[in-house]
Amino acid sequence: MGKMDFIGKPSSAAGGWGALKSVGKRLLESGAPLSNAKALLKTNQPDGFDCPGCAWGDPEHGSSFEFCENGVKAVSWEATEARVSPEFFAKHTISSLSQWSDYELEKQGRLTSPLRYDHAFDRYVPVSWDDAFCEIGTILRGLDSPDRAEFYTSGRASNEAAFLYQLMVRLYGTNNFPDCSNMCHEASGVGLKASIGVGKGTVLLEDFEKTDAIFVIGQNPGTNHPRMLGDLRRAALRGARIAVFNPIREKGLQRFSDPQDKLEMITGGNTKIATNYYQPRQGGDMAAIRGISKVVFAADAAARAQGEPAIIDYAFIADHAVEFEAYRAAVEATSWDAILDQSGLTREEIEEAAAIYMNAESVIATWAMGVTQHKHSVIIVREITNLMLLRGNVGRPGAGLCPVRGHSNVQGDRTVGIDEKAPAALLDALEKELGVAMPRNQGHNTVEAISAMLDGRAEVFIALGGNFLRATPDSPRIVEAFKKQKLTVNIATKLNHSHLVPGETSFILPCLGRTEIDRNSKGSPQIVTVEDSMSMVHGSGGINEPASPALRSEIAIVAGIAEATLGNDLVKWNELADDYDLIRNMIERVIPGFDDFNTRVRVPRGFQLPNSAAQREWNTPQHKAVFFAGPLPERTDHQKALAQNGIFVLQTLRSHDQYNTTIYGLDDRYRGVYGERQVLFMNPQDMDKIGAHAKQRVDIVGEYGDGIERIARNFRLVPYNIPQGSVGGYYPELNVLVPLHSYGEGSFTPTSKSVLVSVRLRQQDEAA
Ligand SMILES: Nc1nc2c(c(=O)[nH]1)N[C@H]1C(S)=C(S)[C@@H](COP(=O)(O)OP(=O)(O)OC[C@H]3O[C@@H](n4cnc5c(=O)[nH]c(N)nc54)[C@H](O)[C@@H]3O)O[C@H]1N2
Ligand SMILES: Nc1nc2c(c(=O)[nH]1)N[C@H]1C(S)=C(S)[C@@H](COP(=O)(O)OP(=O)(O)OC[C@H]3O[C@@H](n4cnc5c(=O)[nH]c(N)nc54)[C@H](O)[C@@H]3O)O[C@H]1N2
Ligand SMILES: [Mo]
Repeated sequence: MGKMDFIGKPSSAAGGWGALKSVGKRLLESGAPLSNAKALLKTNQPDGFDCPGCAWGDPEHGSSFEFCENGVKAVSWEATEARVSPEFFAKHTISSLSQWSDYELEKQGRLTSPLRYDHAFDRYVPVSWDDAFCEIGTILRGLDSPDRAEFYTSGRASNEAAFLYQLMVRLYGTNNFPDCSNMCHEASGVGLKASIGVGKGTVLLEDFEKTDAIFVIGQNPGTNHPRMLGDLRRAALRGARIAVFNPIREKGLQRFSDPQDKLEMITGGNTKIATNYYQPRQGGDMAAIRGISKVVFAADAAARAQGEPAIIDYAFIADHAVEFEAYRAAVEATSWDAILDQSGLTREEIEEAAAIYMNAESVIATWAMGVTQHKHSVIIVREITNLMLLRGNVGRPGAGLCPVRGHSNVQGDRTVGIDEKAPAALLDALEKELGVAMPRNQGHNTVEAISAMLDGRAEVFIALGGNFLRATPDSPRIVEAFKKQKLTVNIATKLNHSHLVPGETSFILPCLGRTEIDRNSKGSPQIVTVEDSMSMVHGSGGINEPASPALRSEIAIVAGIAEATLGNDLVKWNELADDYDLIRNMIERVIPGFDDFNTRVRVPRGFQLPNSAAQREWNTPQHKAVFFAGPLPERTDHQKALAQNGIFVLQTLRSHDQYNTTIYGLDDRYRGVYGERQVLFMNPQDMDKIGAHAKQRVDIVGEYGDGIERIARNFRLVPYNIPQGSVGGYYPELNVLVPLHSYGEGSFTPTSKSVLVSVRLRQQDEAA
């Protein structure tokens, strides 16, 4: 997160913003207002805004702005002076705009007024807020079941907006809450809940100052959580070991420059980040971790046989865990052959990693999408937890589990009720608060929402932010799903492809961004709140003037739709939208952990939500932490690929110049790619094998044999340090290759890091 509050910290802040000048010429081209950004510095506001860049935590003392190149990009992209006005839409039909790239669309700037799609002219035309709300309400009320509407949330929505949204949706009568988290850290939530009784991480930022070893698994913080590198660097300087597991050698994890050299945080730096870098096969992390456990069990037995102290923390396990003996048996039953083949690591590497684990008094494990976007991701998360439990590395200082979240408030949105699985405690509390029954049946996640939209069970799609069409798998099928809708509504800051496939009736409702001042009817600025990866909740208040006077806050827009759909009898929507303190009071009454919400959120660092596992209270049926004692997956997709000639396992990842489907520019400088995104990283030996030369252009073809043709055309091969049998390229361009039916067991997360493909060489003169 990184709250940007510049008051009283001119020097550190000035360093950061001074460096903004050089952040990149493409940002300048795109109309990011440097004058505006600098004005942020001078603005004397009591509250700063929370960086929309990522969900990493804030430093302990105050909330100074830690320089982060990609945070600056996120802020500038939102604070651009470019505008997409009604005149823009008068000039361009939707059919022509749909040919534009993601980059070109967002680059046009901020949306300025509510719009309604006009079929006769194939254009969006201005509409009044009241007319939009009224028509949306009429269509929603006219559906024969509330379960025929899907309500998507992207993780930038504040706690207040998300809480009000779920309140509206549940009072309307459904739990259909597909959300970005379903495509992201769902496996972390599901796995951790089963193992330790809470679906969130257990560490605080302070723990990084105390830990002896950090295992960074399936994550590229140099690009996606740059402020985490600061914490890793400080730990490395203290002598903590940092063991990285990543099939690709990511530059940002290898070295980190002195923060005085703020512009080039990474290249040319002199602090080594990873003390040990392991390159497992795609999806091979569970095998790698099980191998480490196998070494730990053996070392523990050997030590005890010699009368030395045990290596496993038996006291912790006796007090706090169940299924330990079953886990020991499962580890014994897993052969070294299976471990080495699936992980792709050598026995020596695994023994070395195990030594790091055993020699460390306290260990933190962090992870992101390299762990969560496979078929067996839930059990990878559980295996990481198993290893940490072996030496009591959960719930004490300097130790713990740390899924590093994506969107800046994706964790908070779930906390305040964006959850298709509708926990009974939440529904009970809502019923008590409002005195009416809540829908009890489970709603749709992202994958289920898409099926429902495709087969006609869902007729309305409403999105609180995000870019559903581009973020989801099988992009062409999503286009069909959108076209079938009676109504689509996109609450958004910028134009994207999800807006350009209208249904029968479609609206774009433009909202304020985080950076902008949100005034109520009396003209007083209001703050919202967000929760970071460390479960810290803090306030966020914008400091820029709104991009257009017609913009409304997400909260006001939700309130408008709610009032038009449900009326004001039960909830006074507009009163809540006019005073967010009232929404926070309701959150305090309904959701545990928010006591004195309005007071505590106004102290500098906010407050931490209680985390039972961090206190060693286990909210599982057995009231203990639960070892997972199942076997490794029989075969990972990478193993399948290696067994078949010409088949590769593809991972789709992020470049340094993008924020999910938002493309800031065409470079990926840590990976040495400039001016293009249609690239495919491949091991040079694999290139030889398929007879490809450097700069070879290829088509990438989906290999699922399900009768659906999936092709990504005209990509350039880039020889890369990546395991054989594995290839990598950028999301969202490659989403055409991710099949809707390939998702994680128990998580329903599309397998964006394991996609089976083949590569077809193109002739030099073949047209694009
Ligand atoms: N600037 C910027 N910041 C962002 C985002 C952004 O797009 N841009 N997105 C935000 C969001 S929503 C999220 S979820 C996070 C994403 O943050 P990350 O998870 O870091 O994002 P990805 O680019 O998907 O990178 C996945 C990493 O996992 C590795 N990997 C892939 N498969 C495997 C595997 O099987 N095993 C292991 N061990 N590693 C593997 C890849 O090589 C890559 O380094 O970042 C957030 N922050
Ligand atoms: N193949 C593949 N697919 C993936 C992934 C992958 O690694 N590979 N990653 C997955 C992950 S981790 C995630 S989180 C999803 C992301 O999926 P989403 O969250 O749906 O996508 P974003 O690209 O973050 O959404 C960008 C849009 O959000 C809108 N927006 C920006 N700021 C605001 C705001 O403050 N309020 C509102 N209302 N709207 C705003 C803008 O209109 C912008 O165009 O994608 C998933 N899809
Ligand atoms: Mo994400």
